[in-house]
Amino acid sequence: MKLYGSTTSPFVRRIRLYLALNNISANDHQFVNLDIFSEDGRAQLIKDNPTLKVPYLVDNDQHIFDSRVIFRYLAQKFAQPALSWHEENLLTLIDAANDSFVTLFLLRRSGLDSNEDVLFFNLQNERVAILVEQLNIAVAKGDFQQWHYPSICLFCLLYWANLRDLYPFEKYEALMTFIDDIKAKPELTEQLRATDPRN
Ligand SMILES: N[C@@H](CCC(=O)N[C@@H](CS)C(=O)NCC(=O)O)C(=O)O
Repeated sequence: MKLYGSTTSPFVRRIRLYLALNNISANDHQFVNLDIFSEDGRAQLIKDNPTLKVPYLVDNDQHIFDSRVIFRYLAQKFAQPALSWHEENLLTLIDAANDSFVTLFLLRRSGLDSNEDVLFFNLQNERVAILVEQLNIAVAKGDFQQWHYPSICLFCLLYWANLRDLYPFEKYEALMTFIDDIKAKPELTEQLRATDPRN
């Protein structure tokens, strides 16, 4: 089984941490680190995955695109329970925030100022503001107490967006405590280090 992605992508990191949660070590799968903006990485991406996004998974002849579908594929392979509808909704909130944060990041990398009063920028900024607020409420309510796939996804999003300085997360107490609690878990130290986007 080969997982293609980049070390910086929060969508890729969630799958790497989900593999670790299921005790799938580096001996049992290969992580292929693609620089999707380099000539070689782009050529590989175009050959393998027409969405031109990472992550994607190759298991024998089976190609699986999109982290959400990769998660379902792996959960089935490891005989893990499916997400509840509530967890699916939490994941949708996280994915929508993650997509808009990636968009804001790519706008910045493109030299555009997403604080300008432009419809497309306003839509992304409005979405992330509402979703961060909602996710903070969900954490405070106890929806992310367990280290399960939605928690993994939330952690990867917050850690990456914070690192990239994409949002003032300091104002959201429950989210900050959530990140600190996870970082303080000794059983997660090694996998968090191994998948840190700064590597
Ligand atoms: N819905 C996709 C989103 C993946 C995604 O947006 N990946 C980013 C990296 S963080 C990417 O490949 N972006 C390339 C692009 O937008 O051109 C998933 O869950 O896998």
